[in-house]
Amino acid sequence: SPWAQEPKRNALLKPASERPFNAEPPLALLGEHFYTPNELFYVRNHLPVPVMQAEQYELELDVEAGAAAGQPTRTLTLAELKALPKHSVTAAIMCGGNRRSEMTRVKPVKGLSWGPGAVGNAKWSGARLCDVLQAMGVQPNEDLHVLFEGADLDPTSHPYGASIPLSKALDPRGDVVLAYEMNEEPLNRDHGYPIRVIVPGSVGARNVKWLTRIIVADHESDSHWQQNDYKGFSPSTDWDTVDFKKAQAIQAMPVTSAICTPLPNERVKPDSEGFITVRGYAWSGGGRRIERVDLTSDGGKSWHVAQLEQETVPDGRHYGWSLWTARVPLSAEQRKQEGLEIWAKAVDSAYNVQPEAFEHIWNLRGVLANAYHKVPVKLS
Ligand code: MTE
Ligand code: MO
Repeated sequence: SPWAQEPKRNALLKPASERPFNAEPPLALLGEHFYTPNELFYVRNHLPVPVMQAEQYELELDVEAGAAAGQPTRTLTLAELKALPKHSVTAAIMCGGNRRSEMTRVKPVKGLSWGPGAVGNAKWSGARLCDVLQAMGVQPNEDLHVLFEGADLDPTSHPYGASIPLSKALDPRGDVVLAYEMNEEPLNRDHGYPIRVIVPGSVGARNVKWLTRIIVADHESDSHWQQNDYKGFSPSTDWDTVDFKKAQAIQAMPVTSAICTPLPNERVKPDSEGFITVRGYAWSGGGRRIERVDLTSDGGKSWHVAQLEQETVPDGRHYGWSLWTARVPLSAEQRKQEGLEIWAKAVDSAYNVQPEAFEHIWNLRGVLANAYHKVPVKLS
C-alpha cells in the first residue's frame, strides 16, 4: 500500500482527511506562537508522502526556454545545495482553501472543509532560487515560468506540480528559497524533507514539497493543481459553466485575518473594566505588511484597533504573518446580553481590506475565503 510509510503525526492535529493526510492544529494553540511549532504546522498532502533518502537526493534543473535554453540538464545534491549561501525568510504558508468551511455555509463548495487553521508561520532557510538560476545563466524574461515537480506521484505516475512566474523566482526581494530547514530544524517528512521550495507571499499550492525538478519554460505547469484547481471564479459560475482555462492561477493571496481566541461559542467573562481580550492572526500575500486589524462587537457601529506583533522587514517583502491582540470594550447594554458576535477585519499596506461577507466572494472551489471573521461568543 502506498500509505504504509506515512510519517508519525502530532495527536493535536485535527485531520480533515486521513489518506491523503490533511490536518490543521487547534486554533487557540495556533494563535499562541509567532513561529508555528513544526509539529503543529497544518499539513496539506494530495498524495502519499514519498520516501526520500538524503544521500540519494538529487534536484534536476532544466532550462527549456529563454536565453539560457539548450544547456544540458544539471543536478544538485543536498550537500551542494547546502554549500550555497544560506538565506532565511520568515513566511506564512496558507492553503488557498483556508477558512473554506465558512464559505460553505453560504452554499456548498467542493473541497476539504478547512477551518482557519490551514496556515502557519515559520522561518525557512536554504539556498536562494535566484542564485541557482543566475548560476545557470537564466536572464529576466516576463514571458517565462519556473515549474516545480515533487517526488509524490499520482496513480498515473504524474508528480505533484506547480509553477510561478520567472520574475518572482529571479527577484532577490521575492525571497524564493530551496529550503532544507523549517524553524532551524531539518524539514520533517510531511513538510517536504529534504527540500521544498518556499514561494513567500504566494498561495500554499506553489510551495512544492519533496522537490525533485525545476524547469524554466515558456508555459505554466500543466499539472492539475496549476490548471484545474486553485483558481477563483464569480459567485454565479457553477460546475456546468466553469471554464478553468479562463481564470488565472492564484499566486499572491488576498488580505485575511482570523480570531484565534475566544473560540466560536466560547463563554467569555468581561474583565473588571468591562473589556474582553481577543487574539488572532492576520496576513496578506505578495509581501504586503499588515497595517491594521480592526475589531467590532456591535456589528460595525464601533471599531477597536488591535496591537500587532510582526517582524520589522520592509513592506513589499513582509512575508510573515502578524499576530494581534485587542481589548474590546462592552457597553453596559451589551453586558446584559447573553451573547454577541465579534468581528475582525485586517487592512494591508496597500489598504486592501477584507470583504464583509462571504456571499459576494463565494466560488465553487471555496478558495480565497477572506471575508471578516465573525465569531459568536456567550457572555457570563
Ligand atoms: N507539494 C507536493 N509535492 N505535494 C502536495 O500535495 N500540497 C501543496 C503544497 N505543496 C503539496 C505540495 C498545498 S495545496 C499546500 S497548501 C502546501 O503544500 C501545504 O504545505 P504544508 O503541508 O507544509 O503545510
Ligand atoms: Mo493548499
